[in-house]
Amino acid sequence: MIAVSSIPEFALLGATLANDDITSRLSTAQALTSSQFNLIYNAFSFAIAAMFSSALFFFSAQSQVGQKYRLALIVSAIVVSIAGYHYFRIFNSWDEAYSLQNGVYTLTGAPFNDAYRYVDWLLTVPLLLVETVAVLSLPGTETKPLLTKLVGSAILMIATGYPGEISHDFTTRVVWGTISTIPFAYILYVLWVELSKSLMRQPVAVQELVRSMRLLLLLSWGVYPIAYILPLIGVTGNAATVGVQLGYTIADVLAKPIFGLYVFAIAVAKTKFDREAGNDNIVTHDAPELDLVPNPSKT
Ligand code: RET
Repeated sequence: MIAVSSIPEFALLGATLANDDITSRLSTAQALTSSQFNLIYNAFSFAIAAMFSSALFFFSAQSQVGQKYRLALIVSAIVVSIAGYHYFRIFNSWDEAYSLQNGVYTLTGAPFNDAYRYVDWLLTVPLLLVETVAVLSLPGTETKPLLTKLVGSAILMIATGYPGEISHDFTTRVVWGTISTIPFAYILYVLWVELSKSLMRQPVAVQELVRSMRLLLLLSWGVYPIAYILPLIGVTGNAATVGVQLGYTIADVLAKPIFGLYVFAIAVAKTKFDREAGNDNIVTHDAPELDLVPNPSKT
């Protein structure tokens, strides 16, 4: 049998259920050391650079992929543009929330705004799902119901995660986090099944990329609940603030620009395959005349 004393969270949960005010309040940062403040400051700055540079890349790489994969690339570029803007706001909010006094960063009273992150997810997660489904170019009839299920669940996941995120109360964070995990698990399950099913329809050269994309999706999405849970499993004070922000930032860079690169690589590989198989309707900058000459097969 496991000794209860070896699991401090149990004690904390017990105290919370007993309505112990002091133990049920999650400890949040009052002051940060300069290395803690700078770690997050630099992580946000890095995220801004990663988002905007990848936006430029995805917008300018349109000509390298076939017509039917362009939507995936455009959506990818929009996702990282939205995220770049939000990271800019998050960065400023962080900067305004702390000021350097006697060698430590103390709270100025201006609250660090977590809503930017959640608004960002509310916009970008549905778009990421569109991007994923678009690059697979599933049969038309399958796309709409699949996206409806995924987007609906994503909105539910984010909306129910927010009350827990901004609460300083242990139980509130646990309850909303648990509710949010239900649509989260459902999305990952559906995506895993759909990506696995679509593997069989992909050319061999694309299969390996889809497999890696599936893994990246699972790993990057998995970081969010882990970061969320840190204050619940004994990480307190400064470490909790730093851990949550660092976790979300790493996950966002993996889930948006890096994931977008996979989408781009898949689009390029599928374009090449379509071209070789002669079933492409590719319009590239190398062949602008294709755009101008009427194509009888399209009428
Ligand atoms: C929350 C609350 C706690 C429980 C779970 C969460 C999951 C969040 C996820 C966010 C994904 C965001 C992405 C953004 C990219 O643009 C809300 C932290 C499960 C999975 C992919």
